[in-house]
Amino acid sequence: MNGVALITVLLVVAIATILAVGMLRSQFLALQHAAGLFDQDQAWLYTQGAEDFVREVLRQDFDDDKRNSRQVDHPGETWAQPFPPFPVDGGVIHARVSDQQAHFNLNRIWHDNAPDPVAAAIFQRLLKSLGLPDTLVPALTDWIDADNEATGSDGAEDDMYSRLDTPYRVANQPISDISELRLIKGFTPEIIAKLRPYVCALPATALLNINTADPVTLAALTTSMTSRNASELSSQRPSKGYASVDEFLAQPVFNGLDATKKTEIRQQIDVRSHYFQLLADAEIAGRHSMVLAVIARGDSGTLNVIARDFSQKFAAPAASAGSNSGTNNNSDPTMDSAVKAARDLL
Ligand SMILES: [Ca+2]
Ligand SMILES: [Ca+2]
Repeated sequence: MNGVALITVLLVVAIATILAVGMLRSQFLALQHAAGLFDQDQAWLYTQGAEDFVREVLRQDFDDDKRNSRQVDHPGETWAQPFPPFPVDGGVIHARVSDQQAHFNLNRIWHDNAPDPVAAAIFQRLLKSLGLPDTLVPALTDWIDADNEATGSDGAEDDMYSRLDTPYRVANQPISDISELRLIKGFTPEIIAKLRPYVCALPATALLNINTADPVTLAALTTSMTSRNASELSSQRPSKGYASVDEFLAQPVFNGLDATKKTEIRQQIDVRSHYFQLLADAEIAGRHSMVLAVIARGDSGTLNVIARDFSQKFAAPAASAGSNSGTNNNSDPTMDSAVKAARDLL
């Protein structure tokens, strides 16, 4: 009998131990889950902190410009520099700001209830230089313009979109995000990917900032400008940017243009910016929280976040990125990789 009692006791002890281990394990998993959520929340709050920091940098820039009576935004200013990784409790924050108005604003092609043929011509030249079809111009125009009459055979309005397998209506208003292009006739994912680095979707009042624009976009400003002219214009840009649009148009490359042509270009360009993009990544305990925010700066210096996108996914930097960054002290391979991943996703 003693033997049976002993075995029974051993069985009870064994079962109790298994139960205890099971309880400990589930408690451990719950703790891990809570810690993960905590880290994620913390990372998210840090990205909000980065947003506040950048708003302050842009406000400071506005005050400096005002004090110097030189309302200009150019790549030499503080906001445009890659911010060094910022260590925080348990992790690190990376942030980068770029000028949205460094790109052609697609909403310029139809605004104030009328087509803008000069902007449409710039877009057409941009498409041509990228090897893309100019049939995209009427398709985009019809998507934005208020009427429902297709522009020629390349345009498209409700009549065409309503016949699709999954029918939808034309927007007949400015596009609010580059991703909206996916809905428009002819804009394939490949075309959008090619176009994305050179265009933006901002309110039509946002003009191209010639102090931040890249040579490809600058070359589209006029038929008389070659890509070589545009590269020279870009590389010979004053270190503090052009102080005015007239100073820019006084460059030799525009000498052949008559007053009318110069006026047309003048209406499309600016030397300052009102819309900036922030990409912030907060890494806490190996977890990343990313935000892509558009910050609008008004004429009086007011700063508002007008768009936030939390769908960005962090991509680890390539192993060779660090070794290639030796020539640039400001280079941040982690952020370079994050920016690329964000661009690929948008
Ligand atoms: Ca400025
Ligand atoms: Ca329309």
